[in-house]
Amino acid sequence: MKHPHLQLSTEITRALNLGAPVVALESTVITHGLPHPQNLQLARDMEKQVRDAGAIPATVALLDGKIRLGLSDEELVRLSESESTLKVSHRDFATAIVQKLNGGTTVAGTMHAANMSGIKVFATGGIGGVHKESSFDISTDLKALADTPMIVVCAGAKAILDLPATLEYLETMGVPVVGYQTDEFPAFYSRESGLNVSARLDSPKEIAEFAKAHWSLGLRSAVLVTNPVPEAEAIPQSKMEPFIAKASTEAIEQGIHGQALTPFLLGRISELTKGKSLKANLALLLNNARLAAEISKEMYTAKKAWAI
Ligand code: PSU
Ligand code: MN
Repeated sequence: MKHPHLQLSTEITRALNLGAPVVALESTVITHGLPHPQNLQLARDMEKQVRDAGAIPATVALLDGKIRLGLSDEELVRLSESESTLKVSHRDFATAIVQKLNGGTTVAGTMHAANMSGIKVFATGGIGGVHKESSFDISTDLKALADTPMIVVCAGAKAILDLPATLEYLETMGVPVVGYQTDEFPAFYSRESGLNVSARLDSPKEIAEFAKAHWSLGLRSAVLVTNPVPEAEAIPQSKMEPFIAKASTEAIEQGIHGQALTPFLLGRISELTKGKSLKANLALLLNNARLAAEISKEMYTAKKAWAI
């Protein structure tokens, strides 16, 4: 069925019709999360990771007020270079549509568009959550995770957040937090946080089976898969803490809040760590794209077997 505001590329329409593995990718990381030109390189590399692992990437973004799934390379370039893009979460879709704007979709925004299109697996860097600077600043990502049935692969919640509060919220909302080959909730730049996941699973196949069991019970929440940043690029939590604290204090002093807070903190931390956190961010994004592709292939295989 066609939706007037949603536009899928031919490749993705065909893949979804065939039940082939498709992985949704977000675009706030391109428009607001990373500096140029690393953002463009990352967007291309994420798509390549998904393809190399045997699935089809569906980068989600708004272009000229249309919700698009699957962008051409020229469109990725346009998105990565554009300076006046909107950060699109649930409440911003209609703004972008009526004003015909370009925008990067957040985790919440991407989940919504992917779910409308029938995509079941999505890869991102780190989800949003409860901010330290204000306990009222709770990312729409958490609400989307509470009510969108989708496997979301991330490297934990961003370390700039109040992680215990974020995990409590997910528990309240009934969102399983799966550790991929780990018992510990990863903290984005770091592999450790001292906090537990609700289940540990060690293979893409187990994750696919887990999600099916969860949804078979009529539960509608996401399955959040947390995949620790690769060891080579990981930064120990104890090293990150002072940088995060400094960036957070600066945000409060400068009165930065709302949608601008996350991009400010990520940018400042990258400066304070002399680019080390940026390297970790890029590595974990690619790592998540690969795992999401592997999971989506298991979903595909299982679906085919079931159809026979
Ligand atoms: N992960 C990254 N970089 C990012 C984000 C996540 O590595 O830029 C984005 C995601 O799109 C996420 C958003 O949904 O930050 C959260 O923003 P907020 O805290 O304002 O909800
Ligand atoms: Mn927020």
